[in-house]
Amino acid sequence: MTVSIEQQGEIAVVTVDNPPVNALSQALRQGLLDAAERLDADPSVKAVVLACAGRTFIAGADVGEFGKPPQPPHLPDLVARVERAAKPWVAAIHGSALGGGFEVALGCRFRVAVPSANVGLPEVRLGIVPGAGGTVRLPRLAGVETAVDMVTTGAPLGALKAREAGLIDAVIDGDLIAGAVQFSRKALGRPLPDSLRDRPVAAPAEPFWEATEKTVAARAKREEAPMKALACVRRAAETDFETAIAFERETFLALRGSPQAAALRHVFFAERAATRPPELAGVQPRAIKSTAVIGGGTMGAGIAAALRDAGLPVVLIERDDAQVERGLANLRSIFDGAAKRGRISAVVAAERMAGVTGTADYAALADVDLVIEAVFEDLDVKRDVVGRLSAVCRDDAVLATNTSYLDPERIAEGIGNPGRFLGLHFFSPAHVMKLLEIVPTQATTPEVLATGFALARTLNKVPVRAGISDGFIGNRILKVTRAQAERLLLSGGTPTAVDAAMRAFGLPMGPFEAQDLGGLDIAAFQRKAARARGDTPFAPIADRLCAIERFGQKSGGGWYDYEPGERTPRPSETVAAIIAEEAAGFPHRDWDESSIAECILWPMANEGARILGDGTALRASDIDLVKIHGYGFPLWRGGPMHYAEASGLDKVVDALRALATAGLADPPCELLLEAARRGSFSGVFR
Ligand code: 3H9
Repeated sequence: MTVSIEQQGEIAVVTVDNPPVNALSQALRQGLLDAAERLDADPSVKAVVLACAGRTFIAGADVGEFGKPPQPPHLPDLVARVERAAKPWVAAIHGSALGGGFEVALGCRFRVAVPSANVGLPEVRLGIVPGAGGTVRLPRLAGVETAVDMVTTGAPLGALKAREAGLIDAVIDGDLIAGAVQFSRKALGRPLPDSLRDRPVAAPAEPFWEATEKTVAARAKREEAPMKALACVRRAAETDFETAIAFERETFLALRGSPQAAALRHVFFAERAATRPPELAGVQPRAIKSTAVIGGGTMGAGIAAALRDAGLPVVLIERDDAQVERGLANLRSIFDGAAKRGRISAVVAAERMAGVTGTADYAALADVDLVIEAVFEDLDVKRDVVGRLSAVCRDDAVLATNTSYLDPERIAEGIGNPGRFLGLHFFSPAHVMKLLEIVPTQATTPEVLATGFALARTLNKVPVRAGISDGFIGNRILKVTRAQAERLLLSGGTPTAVDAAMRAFGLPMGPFEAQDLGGLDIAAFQRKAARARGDTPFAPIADRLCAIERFGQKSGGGWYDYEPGERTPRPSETVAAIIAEEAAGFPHRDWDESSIAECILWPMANEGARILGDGTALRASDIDLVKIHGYGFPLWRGGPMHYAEASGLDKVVDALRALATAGLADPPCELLLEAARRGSFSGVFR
């Protein structure tokens, strides 16, 4: 049953039970509406407690219903019905009261919560605004500033802060329902406060709106919803209740069908699906209470910082005392930097450092639960380290490699108990980037794979299962992106135009700027290794730049020139001359921003389809997560696979065929053709 009612004297307790998160499905909306009618008609009931079964209060509208036509009863009507109930309703909140769930709570006359609860209006994260009065009632409860902050960022507030801000009336320690019933009884003995619709709201003057609009626009960048949410709060402050409600609803309905909302919803479900590879159903992970990182360079220090941020103790191993000191210094500078930017206090920074033991002695690893090696990207070096780990670590310790391109099977060859080994591919800076590619070998046991996923959750990272192939998922697509960027140069594009087009698309940086920042040498090293294996990576211009040691910003020039000490890219005559030489004989065309973007994006989707085809990724949505959380693909575009699908796979296929005919891309692969026939990637894999 979705809604049940139990009476405790004159107080009715309405319990919602709609697992997993009590989302406001049509059935639940109807159930609550019926309950409101019934309780109003029951003279024995004087007040109503609204509570939820399971792990949380109502977590919001049912996001799964957003792609379909809205079904009555509509949420705004339910909230209004609760608000004008003849008896006061008290929302009893545990877990999260989010979105529509918090809007229902705002329709209640009172809100009480356990200390661990949180409340918020996260709709902007789904590309929409609250659609059931949140932007209109919240400023009446907590003032315009708090409302603006909450609806434009989507960030929830914990119960104690919410109490301070006036969002909830009492924090209940101990049994929530008993506390809420007691609160209701007391409330009945006092004059009732006005419902929120009848409360005034103080409208700030013009300068507040001007300043706030600037701040929100700067933070939102290209996302539409935050500015629209701000407009809703402004309307709530400056017009009457009903006008503001109508404006909010209209804004909500318009955004609900927008491409950005569809993309953000896709990401929402993708992130949840990615955490559960089908083969791990019911598999319990091993407990990880202690960790070690081998290598204290940029990557190793970043991984160690991520582990410390999650409260795990870390042993940091380097090859000698001097390197140990260097590794610890790298780590210290991460925490000091976080303290300087105000993200953590100096005390916390010191605590994070205190949980790190630096040593060159592998004997310190005898009892750790998890070791991640992040040493130089060379097969022999990594094999040597992993061999040593397998000799000193406990038999049940999980051993992981953070390789980007090497084959984890080969790294693990010959180690004892290979079932405990897997790839955990972090992205730099590892304490910041949300992506973790999890790469099992043939031997990795389900329990160890599950431990990788559990670790991702502990580290607040987005895990994606990746199969073994050159560059796994992310770097394999990156190679295609870079090759396409060079093809554009050979056919009349310039680094400046290509970078500008990709920034206009929404990437934080274009492919050439990004290479200059990260350095061209690492990719050159990979290409060399690939050629040694008999592959033929395509990078004619990058190869020439590396041959004259133009490795990017660090060498004073790469795809661009840089003034000493500056990071502003300036077009380079040297590079232009090399491009002209390499491009001789290639037909030139006129590129604009949209054709440049398509020349890069459609081959990414094509490679994504191949990645699905050979089983390197489980789902198209996993590929989207990799590009979003590891490579800065704009969240609101939903990732390359979603973007291709939303643009029409037929159109993508036609464009790829045309590019292929001109020698500018590979033709569409079989899986892409199959997806185009179905109109979707879902269900299309090997
Ligand atoms: C809204 O309310 C609009 C209104 O203003 C206006 C309407 C008119 N719908 O995250 P988890 C599923 S917009 C449907 O792993 P946790 C989720 O897919 C909404 N399904 O759990 C997963 O399913 P599965 C505003 C939902 O404990 C399962 O629940 N609300 C919804 O780590 C478990 O999810 C939000 O944006 C939903 N709303 O975290 C809140 N929410 O097992 C979104 C979850 O099949 N939700 N599912 O994969 C959350 O932030 C987290 O789920 C929550 C629990 C913190 C509640």
